[in-house]
Amino acid sequence: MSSHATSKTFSRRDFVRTCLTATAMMGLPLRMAARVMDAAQADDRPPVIWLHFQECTGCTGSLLRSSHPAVSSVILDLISLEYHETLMAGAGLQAEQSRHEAMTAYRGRYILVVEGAIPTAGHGAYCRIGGKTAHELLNEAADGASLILCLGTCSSYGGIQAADPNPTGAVGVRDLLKQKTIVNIPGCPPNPYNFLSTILHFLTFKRLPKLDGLGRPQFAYGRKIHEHCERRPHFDAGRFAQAYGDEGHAQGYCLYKLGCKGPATHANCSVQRFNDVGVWPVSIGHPCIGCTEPDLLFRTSIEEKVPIQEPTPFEGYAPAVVERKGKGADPLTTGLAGLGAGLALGAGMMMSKRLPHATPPPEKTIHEKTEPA
Ligand code: FSX
Ligand code: SF4
Ligand code: F3S
Repeated sequence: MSSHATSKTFSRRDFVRTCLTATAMMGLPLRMAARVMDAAQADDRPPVIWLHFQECTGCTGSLLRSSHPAVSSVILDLISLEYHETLMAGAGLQAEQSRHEAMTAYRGRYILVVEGAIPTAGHGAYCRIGGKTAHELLNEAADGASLILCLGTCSSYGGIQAADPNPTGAVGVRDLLKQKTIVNIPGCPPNPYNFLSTILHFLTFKRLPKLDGLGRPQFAYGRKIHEHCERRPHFDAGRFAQAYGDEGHAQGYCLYKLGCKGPATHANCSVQRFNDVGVWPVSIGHPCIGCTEPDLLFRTSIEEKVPIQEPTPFEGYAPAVVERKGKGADPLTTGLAGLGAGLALGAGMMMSKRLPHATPPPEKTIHEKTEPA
């Protein structure tokens, strides 16, 4: 199956813009963009086998429905898609045959992309394709792969299928392939740019980007969304929506008290937004539900608050003394103390949006200890 069917649906300008965005996302100097673009246009496109297990197919859906600047077209032009159950025309034996042929022809060279969790209960009875269990199919395909990429929270950690009581025994790929290096691109669904940038990094430098302890590329998941949230000045100033539709909600105040998991969620949603028009959950008034975190998504209720401990103001500003009683801090108290910091951080955030990331950003821009629930 060739990806060329979808190619040439984007302009040169879109291509350059997409590569520049990916370069900046990776934290690379913009002068590296030419090298990234060269890698994106190289003739030896890596073969890709793309498997689907327990999931809603939203990961593929959100990737393909991105229209401007044609990130999906760039991705599909970047790789040689040999097998993808959602996109391929073939079915049944024909599809099985094409998967076998691809695994044989490109053994040791192909990238394996996995979407969806793998059920382990009932001897894998809950997800069988072509007479084989998801686990068997995963093992077969992983054996000859040069790189395994898990797209979405389901394949990364089990996702919604693994929510209590997890009747199918669903797990993520990393729970089954413990000896392999696996790159996780979590999110339900993940941002297509995080996927694109990871592949571009691999093609440009012939090695993986730096990963965190959960196998996530640090350039995309190295910071908490709370650090660059546009509602952060409200958090620091102690202005919170108390209920959906109240005055604070209408004013765009911080959603922490509605259960926003942003202070404990590692992702770049607040910077690299979604849907071509630059929205993300928090910008449209919904608390972050921590969809990139294995311990948050579908494991905590939406209204449950993540603990925030010892928040301190932005490090570039005069110290503020926060009086706290007992363990943990009331965000209202700390927010008032951080008013000045919040305003300044907001200004800093706006500046950071205007300036390209010419160098990798610092590890943290605020000093804050947070712990997932
Ligand atoms: Fe899961 Fe993706 Fe959420 Fe859906 O493939 S991460 S349920 S958006 O489709 O796996
Ligand atoms: Fe934004 Fe949520 Fe943090 Fe509030 S708690 S600043 S809404 S990420
Ligand atoms: Fe997910 Fe939270 Fe981003 S719910 S999409 S990590 S804002």
